[in-house]
Amino acid sequence: MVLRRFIWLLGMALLCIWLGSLSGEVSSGGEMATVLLESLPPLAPTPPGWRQVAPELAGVAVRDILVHPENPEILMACTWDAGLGVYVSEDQGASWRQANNGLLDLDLYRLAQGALPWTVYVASENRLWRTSDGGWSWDYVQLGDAPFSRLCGLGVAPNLPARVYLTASDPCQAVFVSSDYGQWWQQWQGPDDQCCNAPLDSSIAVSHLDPDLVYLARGHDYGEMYRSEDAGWHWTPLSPIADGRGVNALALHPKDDDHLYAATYEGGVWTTLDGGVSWQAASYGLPGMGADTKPTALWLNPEDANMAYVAIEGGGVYRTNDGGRWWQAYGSGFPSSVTVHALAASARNPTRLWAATSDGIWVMEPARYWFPLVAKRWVVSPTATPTAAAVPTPTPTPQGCYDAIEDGGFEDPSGVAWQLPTTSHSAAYTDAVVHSGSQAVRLGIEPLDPNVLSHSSVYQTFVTPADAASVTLRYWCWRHTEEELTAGDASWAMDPAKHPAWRLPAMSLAAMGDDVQEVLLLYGGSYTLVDILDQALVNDDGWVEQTHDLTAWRGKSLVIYFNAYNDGLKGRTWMYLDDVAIQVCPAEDGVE
Ligand SMILES: [Ca+2]
Ligand SMILES: [Ca+2]
Repeated sequence: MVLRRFIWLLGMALLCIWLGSLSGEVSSGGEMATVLLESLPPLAPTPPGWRQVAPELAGVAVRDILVHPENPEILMACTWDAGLGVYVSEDQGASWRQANNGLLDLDLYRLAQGALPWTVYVASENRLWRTSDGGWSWDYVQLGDAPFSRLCGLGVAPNLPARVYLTASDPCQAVFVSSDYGQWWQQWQGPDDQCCNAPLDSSIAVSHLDPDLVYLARGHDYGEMYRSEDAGWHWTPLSPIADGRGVNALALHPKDDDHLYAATYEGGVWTTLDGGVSWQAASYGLPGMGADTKPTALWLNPEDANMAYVAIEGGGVYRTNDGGRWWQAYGSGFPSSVTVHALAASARNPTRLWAATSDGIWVMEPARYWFPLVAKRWVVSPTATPTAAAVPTPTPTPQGCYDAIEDGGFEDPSGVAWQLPTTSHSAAYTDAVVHSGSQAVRLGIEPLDPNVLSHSSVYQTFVTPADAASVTLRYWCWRHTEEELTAGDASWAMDPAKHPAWRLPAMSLAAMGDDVQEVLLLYGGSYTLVDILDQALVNDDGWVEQTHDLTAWRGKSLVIYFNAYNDGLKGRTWMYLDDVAIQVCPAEDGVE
């Protein structure tokens, strides 16, 4: 006892000495500060804990929260029963703005999002809304002519944000499916008796690989679960979990459509590896090993499906790193009286976990965020600017023009300059068809590959100076399609009269049944749509050079986004892309 106390005192004394020397060095100069930052010992003497953010939402029921699919600084949350609607943060939760323009329902239950361009859906008890500009404005999503009410479940295909699933209670068994961001809906007869007891208490999980593959589970103590492999047309019942537990949350493995996690009503966590034929309890480490525990929310890391979080009613939040074989409490200080309605994190920073709760928004951050005194001192250092490296600023050469795009020829084998998102048929580098050098990129589906519904995209963030004289996008593409083209097809998308979706934000896809080759301009950071630069369905005779004047958007951080969309029907559509350049010509004396 005495010895232990002595060691503790010795430790505290050393810590004080060390902190003292630290502050002394910091004040002596930025160069030294940078060196010290890198030589800091691992700092985790106390387990980090949960803290509440957004003080304006303390005491308010926040039913759902999500983190932007690309930018972990951007969050969106929806509130219920307080007349407050949606909140957005663009600074990792430090400040929040209300985002209700156009939104007529302010008591909201569920948010859903997919990949880029960033589009978010929010469901109230009876209506669905959509934003394509980061919450600055909302559109009402009309579900068709038939009357319906009481929405049950909402899901979006993670890699195909145009594909939306919605189930409703009245008419009972209604399943609505859209493939064009909710412009047009197919209504199917759903599985028997999948109506919900409470609004939005059903769970829908859509495959990351195949947007037609979807799971549906009822909430509360109703144990029915179903799987569809044809976008909701036919449903197969799954084996019940234990004695038929209802499900509070579902999560689907990003690379295995048969591997599912279910947070059950008063029955802990269960997993299946065979698409719901058999279930295994996965509750070791949870209170009571899962018996009578009520998990209320689940988040699965889309980059590492062994890592998941689950919230337990009255029992805090737990994490697994081994696919649910063992759970450990994640963070301390979460009040037992607070119910978690949803968990969210970014795959890019999966240890920072957000919780939408009955008492506002909470966050649990890893240990390195727990020394604000030290962290603030480093910011003072002129050589330590840890947050500024995300977007490389090109070095202007005053004498002439320069290229704001990195690796525009797709020649870098590491491919770090471009993002090629994983989808049901991802874009890929190719050496078979190139315009110059030894590589180009292929988007869409070539003739020998399976014809599946998919996006194939490649994109890069760039910035240009506000005083540039001109900004010009140039690229070479070779577009192909097996679709039968009519005379008007080559130009249909460019004609606003023929294309009702024209200029609607993120409505870049035609109605279901059309492939498209497109070039979009997105905002950097939010990845919402700035402009549709090109949208076509054509067969080129060979490599074609395209140019677009981007001068109107100089000074902004933007994303150039190339995409080939296949509807999975009739013919395939694909394109090759090479030698992308964004030529920036700086202002010069005497030159306009
Ligand atoms: Ca090339
Ligand atoms: Ca097609």
